[in-house]
Amino acid sequence: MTVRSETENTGDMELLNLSSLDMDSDAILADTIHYHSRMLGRRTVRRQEHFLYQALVHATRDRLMERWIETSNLLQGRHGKRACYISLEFLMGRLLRNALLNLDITEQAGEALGRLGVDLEDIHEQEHDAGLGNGGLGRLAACFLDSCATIGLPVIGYGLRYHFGMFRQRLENGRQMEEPDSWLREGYPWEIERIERARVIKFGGRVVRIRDSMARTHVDWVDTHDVLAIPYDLPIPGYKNDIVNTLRLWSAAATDEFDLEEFNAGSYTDAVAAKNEAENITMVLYPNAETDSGRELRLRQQYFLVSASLQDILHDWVLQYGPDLGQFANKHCFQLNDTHPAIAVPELMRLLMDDHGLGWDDAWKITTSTMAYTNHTLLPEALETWPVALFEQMLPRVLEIIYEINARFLSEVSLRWPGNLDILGSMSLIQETPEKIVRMAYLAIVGSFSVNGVAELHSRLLQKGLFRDFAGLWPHKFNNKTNGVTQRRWLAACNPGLARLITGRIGPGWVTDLDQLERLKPLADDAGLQEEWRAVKHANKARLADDIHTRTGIYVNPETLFDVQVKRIHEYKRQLLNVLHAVHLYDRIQRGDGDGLPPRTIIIGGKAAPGYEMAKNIIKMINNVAAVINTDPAMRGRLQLIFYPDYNVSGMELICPAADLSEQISTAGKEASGTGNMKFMMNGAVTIGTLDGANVEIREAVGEENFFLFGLTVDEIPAVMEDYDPQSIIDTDEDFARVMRLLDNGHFNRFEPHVLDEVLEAVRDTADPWMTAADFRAFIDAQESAGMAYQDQQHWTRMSILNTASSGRFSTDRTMRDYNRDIWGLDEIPVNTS
Ligand code: 62N
Repeated sequence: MTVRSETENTGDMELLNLSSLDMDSDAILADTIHYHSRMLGRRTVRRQEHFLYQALVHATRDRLMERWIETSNLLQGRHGKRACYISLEFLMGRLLRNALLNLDITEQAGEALGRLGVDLEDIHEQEHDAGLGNGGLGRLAACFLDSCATIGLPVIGYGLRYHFGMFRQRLENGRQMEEPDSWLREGYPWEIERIERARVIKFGGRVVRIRDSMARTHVDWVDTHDVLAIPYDLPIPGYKNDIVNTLRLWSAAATDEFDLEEFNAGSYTDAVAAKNEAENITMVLYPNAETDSGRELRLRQQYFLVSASLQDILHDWVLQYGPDLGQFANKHCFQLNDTHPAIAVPELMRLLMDDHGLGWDDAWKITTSTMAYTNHTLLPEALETWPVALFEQMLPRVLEIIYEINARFLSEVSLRWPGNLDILGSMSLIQETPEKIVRMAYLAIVGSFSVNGVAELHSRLLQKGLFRDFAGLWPHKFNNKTNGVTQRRWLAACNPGLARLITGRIGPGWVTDLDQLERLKPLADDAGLQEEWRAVKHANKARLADDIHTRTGIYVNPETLFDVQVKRIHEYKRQLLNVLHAVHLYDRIQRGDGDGLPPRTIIIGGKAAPGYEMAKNIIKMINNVAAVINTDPAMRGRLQLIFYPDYNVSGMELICPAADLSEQISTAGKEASGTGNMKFMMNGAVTIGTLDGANVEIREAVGEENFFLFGLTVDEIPAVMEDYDPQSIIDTDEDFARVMRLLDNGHFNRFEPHVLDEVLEAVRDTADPWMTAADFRAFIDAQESAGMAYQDQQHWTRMSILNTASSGRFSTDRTMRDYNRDIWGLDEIPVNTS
């Protein structure tokens, strides 16, 4: 290792020429043993051991570290533009398997452990999921980072290091119980604390204006309660390209100089105890439903993330380029993951004006040419708002700026629509309800140069519906970026059997160019491929069956059709419709009408927000129906229903390779995109679904003959809703009536009267926004077709192969190129493909 000259402006000495570490199994073994004994102080190794996992992570991390430093140096020297993906959630899951894959040392690591008599798979099991997200939105952010590193985009993720991530789900008598997720308890070997980059975040206090000797007014935000933001960096390796990007997660800590006054007044212990309040900010991830109501701590989290991240970027700017911010907007873009970080708009204004001395117009130009907003929901009730009063006391200076943004925006509106007071009221950033509230989505739209939805249908509906007036005012801002998933995690790593089979037929290019899967199309009827394809699926189903047995004690049969719905539990996603179908199959088999049906295992998994009663009732219903079905001798070998407990990222890595049928059955117009639908498709599941979210594009890509479509369309729904009468639908459908009779009669809640009442009432509600009854018949018929199709295994395998072969478009590599082309405009890092 040699010491090199000073860096450009900082005067720091730079240590360069890190000797690069060997990547062979000997070197990995030696380093793993080194960490195991020298750092962790262990004398012996066991097969299933956390310390060995930690030691292997350290050995792996060393190999990432040299590439990480190289990547930072490269970026620093290039003076190029960078994007920041700001998100309250990054649902990373486990990192080891992905790191080994991307470093191309999976085999070497396996061999190294093999020599210790240890199976690498057992070591993977030791890793705790980093569950810093709720569902699709958080996992999307994680897939984006993988793709950016792989295609060489200089993108940094900014998020929060929650002490407790997504809760663990346990079932007690079929009901969801939440337990804290202590993912940091045994230490988290992937993170690097960067205490030297800590920032101070201000809360509370008041705003004062000071005139200087030049008669200029300065705004000061004083008497604040300050909290320290400490960054922890995670490495984000690209696939075999020596690039390592960064995910920077902020953790809250008390400032050392906390509450000097109290300290001096003698209440030393009170002052020290105040530490707690500061550290609360990043204590826990909010396990939110699609709706949220004004929780103070949540707003604190949002501001804490945004202020720390923007300060971090501005600090680096000044270090590298000095105080002139003239070129700042040419070198930065901030992508806001939903409205959760929308407070970045007024916060960047504040930092530019109050800390960096810019005037309003210059600051506004920079803000509105660097901010871009992604929307993830069409549910109007899920649009985030915050009480003005809360802003007033927590972030008084930020509120002033929001008011000023609004005043200037509304004068633009009145120029466009002179004399139209209604539109002023409906577009205002402040909703003048008795309790005044800030509309965060509108703030995000006004402050951004780009507003995108996450699937074609979703983006279209946003412009026609929720954001119609804004789309009229600024059509150029609105665009679509259809979601994707990373095929490295969601095919190469989680389905090694299928990955090997595909690579054997078409070569390995698909791992970084998913469109190459198209080359499978001509082979869809190849008998040899078909046979191997089925064998891989069967092995994956056996693997999942083992996991289900471990989790539930129930044996499921890999020979049956695996019919899978895993996602957050929400009424709009209609797990209820799926259960109604399960009851229908149960009824058919009971009445002796089940002979044409393929044996089927229905698997449902997902978490309900702890405060979402209806979602929790649906979980209870699934489990009650399952208990009856799974113990009825008449169902044996014909039908099973499994509730998969504690569904998370690692669960999906076992589930999606094993699915035959993918349930994507939301009420049309409610699911923004969906991404589980893409993971299933990529792994050869056939979709049964509505024309909602990205299902529309999936069906277009695979062809209508390879997709089981059902249900009302977005355009049909309003007319049907006019005189919607679920009871008359039930009464005129013999199968539906029988299903409801079983449920009404307490067949599934024999000794628990009324536990299903709310759910059954919801089905019959003439105002049921999810229109479960309206789609019952169509769903049952589509399921019938799917079942029939499955009986012809050659035909089914052809559909399965064509689904994988058509999934190229749903890679986040494509999604990220779209963002970069239309929004970010970054230069790709030249990739080392040696
Ligand atoms: C999903 F504000 N959204 C979409 F705190 N939201 O439902 C899905 F209340 O259709 C998309 O495919 C996916 O985003 C990716 O675009 C989603 O996952 C949340 O997790 C969420 C979290 C917090 C809130 C609201 C929603 C909060």
